[in-house]
Amino acid sequence: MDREALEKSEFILELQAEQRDNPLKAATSKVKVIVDDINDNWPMFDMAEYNMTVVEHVPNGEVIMKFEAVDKDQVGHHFALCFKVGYNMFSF
Ligand SMILES: [Ca+2]
Ligand SMILES: [Ca+2]
Repeated sequence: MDREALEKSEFILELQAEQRDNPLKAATSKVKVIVDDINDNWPMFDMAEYNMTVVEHVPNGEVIMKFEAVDKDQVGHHFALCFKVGYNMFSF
């Protein structure tokens, strides 16, 4: 089961046990199944690459670009994102 592909994470299954020689002698029970989320998805940016131009002397705190990334996992720390900026990753 893929938790992210399911509409809900809880299911009720009904079990039935029958006596082989007499199916009329039967019992039922219910099982509640919870599909727990695991951290199986990577964060993804909305674009594979961004290009930007910044004019010099931009004031500190000025917003120069916005990025968006998502993670399909469902539970708190599985989709919590932290953004970091690498410097000098490419030569100019
Ligand atoms: Ca994740
Ligand atoms: Ca998941």
